[in-house]
Amino acid sequence: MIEVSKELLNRLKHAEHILFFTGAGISAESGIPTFRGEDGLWNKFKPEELANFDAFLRNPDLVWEWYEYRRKIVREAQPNNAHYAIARFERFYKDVTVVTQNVDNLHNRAGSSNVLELHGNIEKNYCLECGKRYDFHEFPDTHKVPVCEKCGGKIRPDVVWFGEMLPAETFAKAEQKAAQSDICFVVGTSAVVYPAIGIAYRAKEFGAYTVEINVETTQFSSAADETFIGKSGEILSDILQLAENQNNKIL
Ligand code: BJW
Ligand code: ZN
Repeated sequence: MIEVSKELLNRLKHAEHILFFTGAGISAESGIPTFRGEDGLWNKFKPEELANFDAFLRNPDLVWEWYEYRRKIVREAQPNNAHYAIARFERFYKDVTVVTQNVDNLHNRAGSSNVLELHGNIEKNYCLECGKRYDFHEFPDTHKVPVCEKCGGKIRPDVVWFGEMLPAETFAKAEQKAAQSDICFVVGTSAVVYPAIGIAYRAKEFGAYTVEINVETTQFSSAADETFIGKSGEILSDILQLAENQNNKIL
């Protein structure tokens, strides 16, 4: 069992609003590669060639194929202990929100009820021209970008690429939840991508106790009230156990 501060125990006992801000590292134990770092996706594929709109216009089939490859990994993966621990927090607190940068759908699959996806969802798609929405499952296994049945436009994944705006309503809701939160867990993110990471700083600014969980320190570590170095599946399982203990005391 990890050792935690008295302040965190106290917050776990009295908190009403809990925010989890998550990144690719939370899904690493499910076998989904992160973006940055030694085994990161971007050591093999350059973001500027794949994760932006110009790249899609230049070479839609290549970008589509990259997403197909990642969808396959995501669909074969299962949520891990970290996703399940977060979902179980709902048993103990009246308001648990997950703000995720991930597009892999694993928080939803683990049973979390309030998931705000800042960078979209890899299982969803829409037509560039008319906006018609498509599920991934509507396409046969294809290496070419599919076209819209309504207007013939190219279909793109519903994810947020560099230089694109985040979904405005979702981001506004995340900002509101950050400002309300009593504890904000910042899990498995390198904390370098804006404006998403601004949500964690906002939580801190509005008085949340910020707890970082990562296998290494990040740009957020100096701002965090407490940092746990280790795998999120293990650390969040321990913290869930502590939350459960604290909660029983007040019942
Ligand atoms: C574990 C673990 C385990 C491992 N347990 N931990 C200069 C300065 C500041 C900002 C900018 C700038 N130039 C441009 C910008 C803005 C830009 C930005 O932030 N760039 C920076 C990178 C420099 N942002 C944008 O463009 C955003 N839009 C925007 O700003 O709009 C306004 C605007 C409009 C028009 C013009 C200009 C501005 C959009 C950002 C979209 C990001 N999209 C991606 C791809 C999504 C689709 C897809 O999946 O393909 O989102 S990029 C990628 O990074 C993905 C992620 O969600 C995001 C964050 O990555 P994350 O989750 O932190 O993963 P990693 O891999 O970086 O880190 C993993 C961590 O896990 C590591 O720390 C490990 O240690 C840890 N870990 N195993 C716990 N078991
Ligand atoms: Zn269309």
